[in-house]
Amino acid sequence: MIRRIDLRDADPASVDYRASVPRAEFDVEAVMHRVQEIVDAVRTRGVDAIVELTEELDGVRLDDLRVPSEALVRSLEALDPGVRAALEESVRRLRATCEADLEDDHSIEVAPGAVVTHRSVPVDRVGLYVPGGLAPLVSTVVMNVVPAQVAGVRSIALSAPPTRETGLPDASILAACALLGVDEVYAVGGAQAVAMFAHGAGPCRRVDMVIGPGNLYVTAAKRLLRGLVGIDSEAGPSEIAVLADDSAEAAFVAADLLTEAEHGGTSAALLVTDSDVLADDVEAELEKQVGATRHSARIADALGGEQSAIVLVRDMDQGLDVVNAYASEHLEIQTRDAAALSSRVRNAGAIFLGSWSPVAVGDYCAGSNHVLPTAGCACHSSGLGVKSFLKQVHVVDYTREALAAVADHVVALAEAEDLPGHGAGVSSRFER
Ligand code: HSO
Repeated sequence: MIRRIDLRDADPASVDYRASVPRAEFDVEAVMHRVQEIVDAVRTRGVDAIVELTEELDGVRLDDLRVPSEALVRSLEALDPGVRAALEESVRRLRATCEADLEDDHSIEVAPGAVVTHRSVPVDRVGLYVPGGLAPLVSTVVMNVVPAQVAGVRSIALSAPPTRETGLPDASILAACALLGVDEVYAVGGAQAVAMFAHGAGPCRRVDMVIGPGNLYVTAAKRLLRGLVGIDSEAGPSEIAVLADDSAEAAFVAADLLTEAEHGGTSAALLVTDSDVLADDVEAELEKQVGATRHSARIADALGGEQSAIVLVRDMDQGLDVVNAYASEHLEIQTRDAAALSSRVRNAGAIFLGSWSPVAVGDYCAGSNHVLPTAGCACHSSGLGVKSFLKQVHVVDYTREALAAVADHVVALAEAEDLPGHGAGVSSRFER
């Protein structure tokens, strides 16, 4: 069901841990040609192209791209009360952590009379894409909208593919929009939605930033349009790594590997352990739990894929080297000294400590964000948060004396670059 990789004899001087556990293929370039056609069609023919593409790809003939506000209100009214309560708690917890992330503007006097102020300015308008795919990701609405709202983004548009039954996006997604006060919602899916956001089409004004997960086509469109608009990140298949010793509960570890494997056959589940006994017990638990779950076929695909493994290590020091090299989207540490080990983790999208902080609570209700760097990008990027929507603007305010004091340095550097006009931009002020 899941392969084993034994790294206990690996030579630390030569081993490449990242290469030891390859990711599943997610070949964005392979669909780029088709996505370029879709983006060009939306750019040049706007709504007409979107209507045609939606009919072809989603099997729905749209009269209007925009979802009427009554449909949003109705969906919220019809929402299961348990789901509504869960969404509200998810919003409350995430909002609390996002608000703590807001920073006041601050000024620094770098020399007498020479003041630089750091100002944070929110992006004006954001387009959020929520995929249909295997599951309607209602929690993804919360995870993207809340930090944008807390950051002060003034205008948020959301798009999700229409379902054949209603011609509208999934009702739970519409309900979450109504709950969060997002009333600009479109029934457009895939690359055409990203192109609609980036170029503007019909009722949808162009946005400044496109966010949200999606399949290869959505990711390719984001890659193509990056620059014209900002993007959050390129979301690859979900992944979890669990660093565990013999104190871990095998049933819990297996349940958490299964959690992220449920996203689909290319998801990655990795157990990194120094315990043969735990490895055997987790494997037995996986056999048991996978058979008993609703989506056992795709979970078995994910666990049986090249990207998933039980990795055996000599000790926790080597385990840390492996998880730092892998840079997992989610990292759980189920060991005796989880907090101490976690302080030595440098690369992970989010870290979940001990037996009682499973990845699933992070996916929905922990107060952390579930939009996290995949594909090893945790070695250079962070998950989505308030700061993703804030631009830093430096405001420079010098007095005459402060400028005079630094003038020679400016002229010297300008001369070194053979840009005398730059030097004159300072020196000429004192020659009058
Ligand atoms: N685990 C996903 C987020 C999600 N999980 C949405 C459930 N719903 C991010 O990798």
